[in-house]
Amino acid sequence: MKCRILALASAAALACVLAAPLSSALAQEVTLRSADIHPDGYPTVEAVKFFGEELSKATGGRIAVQVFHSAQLGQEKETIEQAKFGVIDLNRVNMGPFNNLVPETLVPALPFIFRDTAHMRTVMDGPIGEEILAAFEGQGLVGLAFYDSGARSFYNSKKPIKTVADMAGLKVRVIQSDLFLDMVNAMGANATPMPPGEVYSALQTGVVDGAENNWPSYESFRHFEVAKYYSITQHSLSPEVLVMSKASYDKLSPEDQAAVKTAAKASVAKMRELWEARETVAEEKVRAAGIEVNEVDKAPFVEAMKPIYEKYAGEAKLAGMVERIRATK
Ligand code: BDP
Repeated sequence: MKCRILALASAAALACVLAAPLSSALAQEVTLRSADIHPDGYPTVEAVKFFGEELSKATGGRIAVQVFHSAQLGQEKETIEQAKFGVIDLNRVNMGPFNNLVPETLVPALPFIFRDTAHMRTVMDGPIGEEILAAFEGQGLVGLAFYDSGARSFYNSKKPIKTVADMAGLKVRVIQSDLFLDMVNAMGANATPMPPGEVYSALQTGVVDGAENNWPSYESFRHFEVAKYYSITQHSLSPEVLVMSKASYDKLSPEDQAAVKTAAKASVAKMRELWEARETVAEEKVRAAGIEVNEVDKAPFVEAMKPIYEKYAGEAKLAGMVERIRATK
């Protein structure tokens, strides 16, 4: 609508004055909805908020992000589906729940694949990380960034796990991923896949004896209250990923798509800062609450994972990625 004839006090001109600022504002402003199972204040939630602020700055306030934390939009399997079909725009999830959907996500979730956090970051920041991000496209998603998730270790309500033999007969909750299921079974335990939201009561009622996670999740899910033996196996450094629905991404202009990618990369550094601070605080908090922590000789656990590598990284493409990761300094 052209608004040049305002002097004519016609109804059309008045409508023009009233409607123009409103309609242009509505046409341009987009709020992207993002899902996370973690509570407000958790590093992943705060990193995605930071991503939203950066994106908003870059687009002059035209694009904002709203984070629905605490599983308000459902557990991870459900929100992944919602993102695939454009019901929600963004989702922050661990590699684990993507393992059965996107084969490339198996690689960074493999047990003992990374030597340490620095190695994981170098790999995920480099060409292998880019290949994994690109692989989400086949599932109607755009991979935007990887976030730290520390090291996952086992904890349970029965006893310290010091050797692989101590795993025998333990009922252990795992992420809904065949890789995690087979990994825990190969260690001699009985794995039970379950969404994270059900784990506290499963531990409390003895449906499972234990689970595995990093310090911040062990603390914020309050699993330390019902499973006090935390054994530092550090068997997985499986990172988090931020994905966008391809349906939502395709609605943006190329400039806005670039702004999304840049803001996502910027949030990685923020996440690392938040993560390191939170890891320390969470560990101190659970130790002060009286949990029992023990170190573990990892070599026999690494050895027990050979069949897992054969099964999940035997195929040429993934085997090649594993080799390149090992060769990364
Ligand atoms: C947490 C991850 C979350 C996973 C959860 C789990 O941040 O995405 O779903 O572990 O164990 O560390 O299910």
